[in-house]
Amino acid sequence: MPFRLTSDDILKYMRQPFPCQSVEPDENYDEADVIIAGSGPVGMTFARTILENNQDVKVLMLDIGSQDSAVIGEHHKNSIKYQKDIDAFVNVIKGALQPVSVPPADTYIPTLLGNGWTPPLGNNGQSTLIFHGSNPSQIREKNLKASAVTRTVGGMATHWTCACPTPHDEELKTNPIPDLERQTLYEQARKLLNVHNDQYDKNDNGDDISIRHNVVKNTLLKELPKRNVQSIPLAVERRRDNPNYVTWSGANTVLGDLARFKGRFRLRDEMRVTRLSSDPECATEVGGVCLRNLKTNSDVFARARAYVITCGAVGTPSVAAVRNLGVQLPALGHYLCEQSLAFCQIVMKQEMIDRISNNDEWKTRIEEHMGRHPQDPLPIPFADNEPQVMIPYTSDTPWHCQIHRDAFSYGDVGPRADSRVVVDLRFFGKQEIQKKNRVIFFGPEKSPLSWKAGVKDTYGMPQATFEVERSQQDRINDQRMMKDMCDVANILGAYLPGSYPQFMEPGLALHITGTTRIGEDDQTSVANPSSQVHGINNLWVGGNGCIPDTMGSNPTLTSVSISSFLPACCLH
Ligand code: KBG
Repeated sequence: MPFRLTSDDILKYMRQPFPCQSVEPDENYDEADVIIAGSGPVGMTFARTILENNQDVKVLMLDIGSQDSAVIGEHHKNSIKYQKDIDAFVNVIKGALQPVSVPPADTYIPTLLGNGWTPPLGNNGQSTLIFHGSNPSQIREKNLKASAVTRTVGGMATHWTCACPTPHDEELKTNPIPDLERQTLYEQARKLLNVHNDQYDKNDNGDDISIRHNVVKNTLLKELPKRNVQSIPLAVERRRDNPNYVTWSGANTVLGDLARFKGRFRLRDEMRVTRLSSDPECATEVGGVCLRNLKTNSDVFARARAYVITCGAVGTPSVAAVRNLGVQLPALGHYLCEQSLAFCQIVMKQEMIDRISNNDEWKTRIEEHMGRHPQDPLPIPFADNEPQVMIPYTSDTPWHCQIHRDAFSYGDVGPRADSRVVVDLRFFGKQEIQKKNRVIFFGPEKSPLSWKAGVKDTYGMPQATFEVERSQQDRINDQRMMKDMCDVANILGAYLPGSYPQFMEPGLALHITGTTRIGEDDQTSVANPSSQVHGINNLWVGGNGCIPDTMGSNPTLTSVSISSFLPACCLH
């Protein structure tokens, strides 16, 4: 039953002063049964599950970002340009990521003499300018400075690394979904994301695909026989029309063929979900959402029967914080965990290059390459794919290790070395679960400010402020993890100058969990095991924030599995 709203209806829903310029009914928004905010893989999991299980239902998906590819939410690395030159993709990611919380910088310039304007002396002699988008409430030491969001249709899945390891049992201790069910959900999530763990190993004829991948993997298998060295399970599939290239999974992969929904799925981009409003007849139901069309800067009010917020581990609690509903959510934004990230790059040892030269299986390919490029000093064809190897989390080594080549927002090799001999090591450490680690949205601590008074982010949503600290136990684990990374690095080669072992800035793993965690208890979790927000009958949340555990492994597979635990029909 589609809803049609009159202006009077809308006023009824607006119980409190509302920061909308005008709230008009708009027929583009009032015919959906389910409104989903966020178009990443988790939003798409909800969309697909709902559409496949409810034949007459219509879904309206909204994203704050623009649709930047012809195919909804496609991975940008599928362009041949980046398959030929992975380093160039660094710039795409840099351009996509927008930092979450940036403390104001000290802008006093001691050498600015003459008559230029200078900031007035502030408290304690501190002079800072509040730039648009900076956060005066952010305490530097508690920040996740590198934490960032990607505002585009498809979200971070437009540039993610696609790593989908299955977490160790220790990484699932708090997950409330029963064991057996969980295994089925993981299986389903692997299908939705099109996960494979053999796309860099052997082709259908049994021949090695990537020389570099195989030499790195075999070296580690030999040197670390007890570490269960293996290929990273990746959301990727090798292209049949050109096996030099692959297709990385994006949000489109999860949604699948759009045509089969026959117009029941619609997407509107550059739409901000500003606020959830309660149903005037029932304070524990969302009665509608206020949206801002960012293109026209106008506000519309939209209603549906069910609402799903999948705007990332910071965006989802931010939307859920701006609500006029009759429930408290004491766990919202709390129990935040982010991974530590140790990183280095090495140049492969001479003996590994010799092993490549002397390998019988690769001989023909190498000879062909040398025939075409006699001056190339390396026996590695230019089209040879990067290594994609991992060492999984164990109780003794509670971290996740990726030994691969992955230009992210950092880690491009540039002219420093031949990219073919460089291998990246990224080790991800978990963080002790503590309630006090949190992201908050309204102004300075003690008195959460109202929507009007609070600082806003550049998109006009409440500014996120992090209060996150690593415990002593975290530090001890991080130290052990760093040593382990250096040991593994030393098996493979020499450090690439400029990429010596280092911890990356907090937040750079982009794997925040816990902020909308699922669980049975409404005091320590935000949503029930089916991701339905406690106390609100028609609101669901999704994304890494729903993960109640601390993990070293990449979280996307787990988030997708959790969001598929939606009851077949969430609309009754
Ligand atoms: O290597 C990737 C990793 O797989 C991931 O999931 C994270 O978000 O980013 C890393 C690069 O910094």
